[in-house]
Amino acid sequence: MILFDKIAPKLPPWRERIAGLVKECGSVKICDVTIEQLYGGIRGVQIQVSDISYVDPLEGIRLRGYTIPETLELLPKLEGTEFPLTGGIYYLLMVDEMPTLAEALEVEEEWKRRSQIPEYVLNMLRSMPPETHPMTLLSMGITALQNGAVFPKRYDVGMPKVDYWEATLEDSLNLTAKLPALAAFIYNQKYHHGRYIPPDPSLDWSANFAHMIGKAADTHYHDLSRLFFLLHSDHEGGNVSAHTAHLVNSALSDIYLTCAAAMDGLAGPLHGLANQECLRWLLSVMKQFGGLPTQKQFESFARQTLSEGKLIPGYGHAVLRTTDPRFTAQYEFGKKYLQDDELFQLVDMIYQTLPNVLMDMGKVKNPWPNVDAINGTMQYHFGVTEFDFYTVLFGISRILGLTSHAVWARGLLKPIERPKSLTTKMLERMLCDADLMPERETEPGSRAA
Ligand code: CMX
Repeated sequence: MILFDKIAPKLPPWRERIAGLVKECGSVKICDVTIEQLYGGIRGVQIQVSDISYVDPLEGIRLRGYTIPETLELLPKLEGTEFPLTGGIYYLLMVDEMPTLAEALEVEEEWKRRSQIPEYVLNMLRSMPPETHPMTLLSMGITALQNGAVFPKRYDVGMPKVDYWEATLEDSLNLTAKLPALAAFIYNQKYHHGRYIPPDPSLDWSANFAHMIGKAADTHYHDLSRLFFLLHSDHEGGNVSAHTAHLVNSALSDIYLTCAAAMDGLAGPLHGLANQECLRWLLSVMKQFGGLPTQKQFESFARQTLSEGKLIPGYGHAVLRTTDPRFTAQYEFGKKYLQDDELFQLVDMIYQTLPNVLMDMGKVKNPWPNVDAINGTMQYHFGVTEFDFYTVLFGISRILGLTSHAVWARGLLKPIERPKSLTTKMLERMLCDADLMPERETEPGSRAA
């Protein structure tokens, strides 16, 4: 298969490059960590290397060095479609080369061959209570697929370390091939009385997902799916799901266990659930004004919201200092096809109004929209109105990036991740010894080391 053939010759020179770097400059410090960072979610501390993607504060995400506009322009597309094939973005993330149409289609064909989900997995999901969150079902489905994992079987019979990446790629292809059908099954099971729409072998990965959730005829939604899955495929290594995947896979847990753990992190309201919060908020604004507010009404509503110390979802970012290009790409799609949609008009008006209001507050570091300011609106327009499903869409897309990171981490023979922790008492002792704080007479938790 093309991904194996393309990745294999790239690994030895990369291994050599990294070994040389570590040998020659291994003791060079690249950053310091403050006590505030230790207690503050290790925010901003450069603790890992990701050669697959990088979030630039001013340009947004670069996937294998390409900005979002560049990937949208350069990745191959099927004739008559607006956005690239998902097989192409997977090829780019995995191989680090811009694929031709034939190469992207080879990945798509490989996925079709591996897409069958075993019946026991579907039966297990069918047996779950109807109120189960779709992210729980996604995580369970992925974990149940682990039964077919290749990595542990080869590991048990003494697979050499240099072959770990091949078994990881085998599992990655098997898992990613099944994701559209798994997500569609969860959607149909949860919201459409368990209806079954079989895959259409003539369709690509993204369009097939759209087809299997009942959007066979809506080619604009097919294209939105291609766009959405590309935009969410990776966001460097430090976010909760990426970091989780990196950590779990470093223990040589296979790709199914790795991705299920990452999905569990993505399911948190501070990470992947933000998109549903944003849509809920937009709908509440519409409800409050009985429709689209005027710009003036919205501005005073926003000022009031902020003065009450409330957050406005979809705006701000921990790293970005500009409009998220993933917002822009969907915004441009919306300008073309959603002009008459009131919710999209609200998104547009907020974009024209809110950044100035946030700037006036003086404390928000990034007053511009992030991708969540628009994600839900696009899905809602096309009739995918079940908010709690949106994180599943995000999840199946992000697994494309997570599996690419894992294949390369194993290919580059990265070791198990094991940072060190300290106790508060140790920190205080260090600070006292350095005369940076006075000796404490009593402290809570005095039995700690
Ligand atoms: N509305 C109101 N206040 C905001 C704000 C917003 N959208 N964004 C930031 N602020 C406030 C922060 O709460 C913080 O206030 P305090 O100093 O009183 O605690 C202050 O501005 C400074 O925050 P910051 O340094 O600009 O932002 P952070 O890096 O701390 O947080 C983020 C980033 C995304 C969590 C934050 O902007 C936020 O909560 N936004 C709204 C929720 C949202 O859109 N989440 C999706 C994030 C998408 C992603 O991460 O990919």
